[in-house]
Amino acid sequence: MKRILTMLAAFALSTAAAFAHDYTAGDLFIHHPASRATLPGQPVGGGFMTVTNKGTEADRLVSVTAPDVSDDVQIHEMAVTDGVMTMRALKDGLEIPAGATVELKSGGFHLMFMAIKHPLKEGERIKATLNFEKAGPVEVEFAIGAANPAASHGDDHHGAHGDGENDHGGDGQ
Ligand SMILES: [Cu+2]
Repeated sequence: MKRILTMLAAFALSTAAAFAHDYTAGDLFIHHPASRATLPGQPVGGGFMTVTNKGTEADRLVSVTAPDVSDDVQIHEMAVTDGVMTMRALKDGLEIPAGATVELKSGGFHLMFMAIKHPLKEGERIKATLNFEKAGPVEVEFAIGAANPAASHGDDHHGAHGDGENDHGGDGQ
């Protein structure tokens, strides 16, 4: 009986780990880092999550590393300007104001795993480190969900990435 209970407990824990996908670091609460499976030939992957700052001081996501999949993870902002979807890399990172929740999602702020080393497969996870100015490095995993059908049309911003590459070139200080 005891053994069965132990097994049940282990199962419950593993189930919880699969679904409860949140991280806490200091005053920051990071909810559900997620990505999407890539389509054949798709060179980049997106990263999405929400970050809540429960503290009284602003923090800032300054960089992200995920060496298993990309040597260049960028923090992007996407916006519609004159009816055209544009995007840019946020060189100074993304501010998480005190008391605020910042959502990284398709069509807004997001992470971009550039020049991915292998396709992103649904059900797998991407190990990554989020580097915050105050909260410091936070190890997380991005859960890879189903592919985004829209990404197959070339009409989203991913096709324009070649032009924006100079954004993060020569400004190394
Ligand atoms: Cu992007």
